[in-house]
Amino acid sequence: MSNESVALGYALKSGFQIHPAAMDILKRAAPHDLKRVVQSLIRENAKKRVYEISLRDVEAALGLSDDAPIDAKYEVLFDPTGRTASAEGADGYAALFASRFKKMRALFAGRPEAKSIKPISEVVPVGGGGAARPDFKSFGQAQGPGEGGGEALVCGLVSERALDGESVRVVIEDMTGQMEVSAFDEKVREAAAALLLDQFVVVRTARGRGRARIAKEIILPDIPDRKQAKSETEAYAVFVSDLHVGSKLFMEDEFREFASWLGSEDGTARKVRFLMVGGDVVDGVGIYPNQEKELIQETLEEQLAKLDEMLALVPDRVEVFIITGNHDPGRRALPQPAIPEKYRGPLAGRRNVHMLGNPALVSLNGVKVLMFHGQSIDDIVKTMPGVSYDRPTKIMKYLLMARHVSPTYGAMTPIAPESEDMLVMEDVPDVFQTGHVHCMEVNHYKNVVMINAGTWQKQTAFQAGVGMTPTPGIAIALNLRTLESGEVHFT
Ligand code: D5M
Ligand code: FE
Ligand code: ZN
Repeated sequence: MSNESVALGYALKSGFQIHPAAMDILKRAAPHDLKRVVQSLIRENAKKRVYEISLRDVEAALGLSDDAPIDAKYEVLFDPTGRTASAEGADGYAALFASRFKKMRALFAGRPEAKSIKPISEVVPVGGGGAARPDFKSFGQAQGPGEGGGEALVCGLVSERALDGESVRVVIEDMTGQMEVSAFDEKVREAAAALLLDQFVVVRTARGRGRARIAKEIILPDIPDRKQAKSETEAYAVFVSDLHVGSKLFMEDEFREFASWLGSEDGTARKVRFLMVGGDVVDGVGIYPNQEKELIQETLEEQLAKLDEMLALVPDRVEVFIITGNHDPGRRALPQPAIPEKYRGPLAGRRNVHMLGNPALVSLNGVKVLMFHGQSIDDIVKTMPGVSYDRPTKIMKYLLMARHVSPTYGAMTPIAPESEDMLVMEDVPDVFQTGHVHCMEVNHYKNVVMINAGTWQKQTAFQAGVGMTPTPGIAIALNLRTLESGEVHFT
């Protein structure tokens, strides 16, 4: 049989097409290469849901195209590890919010509206709006008598939000006082209903009847329209999350497949230089009641050793960045430091493994990747209308607009009362990665690639009970030169 009919035979059987230019090369290939190359390309491309064999595939697999050199430059731009020093109690909380307010106000400074923002005490008649929250008092100074009328722009953190029949009532506070506003217009009402407690917001207000003020517009800090940074060479970053090593439901076989793909001759895999792991790398111990029944490795030491065994399969040319999740050892409250050294075991010795805190900002060939485990998604799913676990990027988009990864203090997500709010998105990322909800989704917002990297753990009993359907065993490969992404399936 001719090379051509052999190749076509394989392709046809698997529902694949072979590009004519690829076929020209295959025709001349040695017969033993032919079988190996075609079969492996069918296998690798099927993982990417690509049912064609291209010229580039064949050239790469036969080693004909000398791979162009690929940069693998990285820099950790922000890591909370070693910077956490939370003050306890009310003082810390006051300082946290003061820091948040200051950072957010500075972020807003470039906007055209910024100049017209007034302190709340100048707008609300003295005594009319109530005192500033006690934690702000020491920072604010009351400003003369209230002007009371007309339109005014104010800014502050949301301290109350209630759906009141026809309107949404919101209370915001700055350093000088607090103001209650009601939203009636449909668009403004919707924006008000989506607000998260403690998030920073700018409100255009007008005087209503009596002392009440009406919200005319709700403005979020948002991210500016801008060009994405891109890598000059075609390096790939691969995104995964929520391995849950130690759990009986960790998909070890699939993860091994994934690691061997990274080391394979596949045209994409060969260009991978970075592996970004979004937290919950181990299942942990004592994270939820009766967890021991669902563990294979019952101690953190064994779990980290197993994780090391898995990461040892990742080629050395790949730099691995791991942030902390809520199942990982160390502090639970955000911002989380990196997994403490005493737990790292053999992983501590891996040159290419970088343990970072949560959230962290890393530059990969100049492309800024904000890594955040995603704990706050749980809180937001509960309070924001129209969102769900299987569409996490909708929430990620809102977090980008709020310029904060976890605004609400005192909800399910624990937040440490740090004197600096390290959860503010001061830099605009090019890529925003989360995990935690175990549902993979990729989307774009204003030139930011949003990636929820899913999981490598099968559905847990808890998730089945609440109707959460995870999408395990998928890696997201992002071309850092074009910022185009693709899924690679291992199930
Ligand atoms: O969380 C995976 C997802 O499941 C995340 O959305 C939280 C949710 N989850 C898991 N366990 C619980 C309990 N016990 N209560 C409420 N929500 C839960 P992971 O961080 O991987 O456990
Ligand atoms: Fe998880
Ligand atoms: Zn988690």
